[in-house]
Amino acid sequence: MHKVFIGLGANLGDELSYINKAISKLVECDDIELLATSSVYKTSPVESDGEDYLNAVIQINTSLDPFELLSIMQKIELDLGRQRPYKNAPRTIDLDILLFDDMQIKGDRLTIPHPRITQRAFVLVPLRELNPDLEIGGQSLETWIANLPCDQKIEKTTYSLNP
Ligand code: PH2
Ligand code: MG
Ligand code: MG
Repeated sequence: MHKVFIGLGANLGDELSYINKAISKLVECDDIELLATSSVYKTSPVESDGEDYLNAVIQINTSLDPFELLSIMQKIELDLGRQRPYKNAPRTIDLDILLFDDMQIKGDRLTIPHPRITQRAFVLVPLRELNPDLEIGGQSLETWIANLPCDQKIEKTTYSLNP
């Protein structure tokens, strides 16, 4: 079994509903077990435009390999109306593999850990909520959060995830 953290983000349409639907679709797969969900955070767009985002992180166990999981996630994005008119355009749902065990992959299709994981409060803060002891590149989440390159608005909401 592999321990995987997945980031979810949406800033188009009924964002909370898209995040819930994406989680339901993931856990419908026999090979994916949901272990934990973070709070839902409202965040301002980082190198992106449009409305504020809702972001969350989930932890799963899966027997899938990273590329099998990626294909399932990309199909869910398409099913939920994801369009890519330009880089970082507003989206109904974005699903990113953040961490996959301790695996490191660098490729055209997939990079793990996620290439911008250490620069984005909307990923680091929910990850810390799920596991404050995680380290990335030998540094604690706390350290990465303290050294974020720019001010990034992030607020915990009272929304709950009901996949
Ligand atoms: N995702 C991006 C780019 N910028 N900003 C916020 N606040 N939340 C996101 O999920 C996000 C972003 C690229 O996927
Ligand atoms: Mg993303
Ligand atoms: Mg993505």
